[in-house]
Amino acid sequence: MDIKSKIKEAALSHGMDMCGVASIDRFQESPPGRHPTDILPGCKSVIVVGVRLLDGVVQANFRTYENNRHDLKGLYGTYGYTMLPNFELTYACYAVAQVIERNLGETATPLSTGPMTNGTQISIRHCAVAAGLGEFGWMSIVLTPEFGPRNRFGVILTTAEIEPDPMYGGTPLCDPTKCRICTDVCPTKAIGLYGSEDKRTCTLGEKTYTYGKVSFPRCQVPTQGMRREFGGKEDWVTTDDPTPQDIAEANAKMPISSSGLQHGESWHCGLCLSYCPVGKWKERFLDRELTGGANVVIK
Ligand code: B12
Repeated sequence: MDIKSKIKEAALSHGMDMCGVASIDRFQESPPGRHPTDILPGCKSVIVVGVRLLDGVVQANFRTYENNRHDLKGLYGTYGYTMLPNFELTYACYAVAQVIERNLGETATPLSTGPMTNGTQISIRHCAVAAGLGEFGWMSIVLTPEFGPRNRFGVILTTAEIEPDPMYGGTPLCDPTKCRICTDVCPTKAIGLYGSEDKRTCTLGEKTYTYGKVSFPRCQVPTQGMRREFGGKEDWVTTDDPTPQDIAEANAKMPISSSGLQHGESWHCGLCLSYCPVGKWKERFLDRELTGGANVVIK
């Protein structure tokens, strides 16, 4: 078996649904400190593994917001966010790095995959697009043809030169001229509106992408449950347009969470991810009567 097949087999046997490889030349526009060679000198390939979220876990978000069942939100936290996906991704990244070092004698560095796995080294979204797994959705995270945004990814850097996968070149997955569900369902209007100046453009390899600019502080308020209406215990943030300072002050006041492994909860929202129609959303959720649709929650 060739090395690429061994890498993919290691990823899939550790619970992953997808795996892609990007060559280092696709990262020329990386900002300072975020280029793969800033983390692994001599890095030649960037491998990305991905796991889809279970439909049964995404539907817990519909119950939370459509049936006021905030007690079910922890299911998304456990199986869709903090615990299982991140731990599985961590194991898969480690397994892929082991395959490379054992078989090739090249260096392989598995990166952090999210909460509880030691910080942010690189933009995983950019790596996933560069590795051909999908495209940026307007909401800024990566859509895959089969699962839309309902995926989480992990990254392995290596000095090995591995045949790259082509970047996604199929029908565009997101059409923000026709669909504005992600911006409409966002409860704090954190995602820039299509047509406004709140957007980002970036180039990966030969391709240039544009997507909505996400206000991190606005996104953090519902995601981290910083208000009662988003599952929080208090209204820790009261302004509708918080600054990073407001978020830092709220974080300093919030007690350590006792309802999960994470000290600070960061899995309370997920509305943009849940209602995005890309990735057979209609067949998976609407046709099965698991949701009444985005209009139920748009305020
Ligand atoms: C911090 C963080 C958050 C914060 C901040 C919001 C945000 N949008 O990132 C909070 C907690 C609010 C959050 C929310 C969510 N997150 Co989050 N988050 C992260 C995390 C850990 C780090 C992001 C970061 O700071 N990156 C580093 C900086 C440098 O990158 P950046 O800001 O994206 O990049 C900018 C520039 O530096 C430049 N750039 C950076 N690198 C490169 C490289 C090249 C080549 C180029 C050209 C440019 C470039 O482009 C950007 C624009 O200027 C990533 C994991 C990761 N390591 O990437 C997950 C991640 C982005 N999150 C993820 C998810 C799923 C979510 C939520 C859906 C969770 C939820 N609530 O259910 C929401 C989605 C919100 C949204 N619409 O964006 C997933 C996305 C998966 C996917 N399908 O793409 C990731 C990738 C985690 C994972 N392991 O899969 N998140």
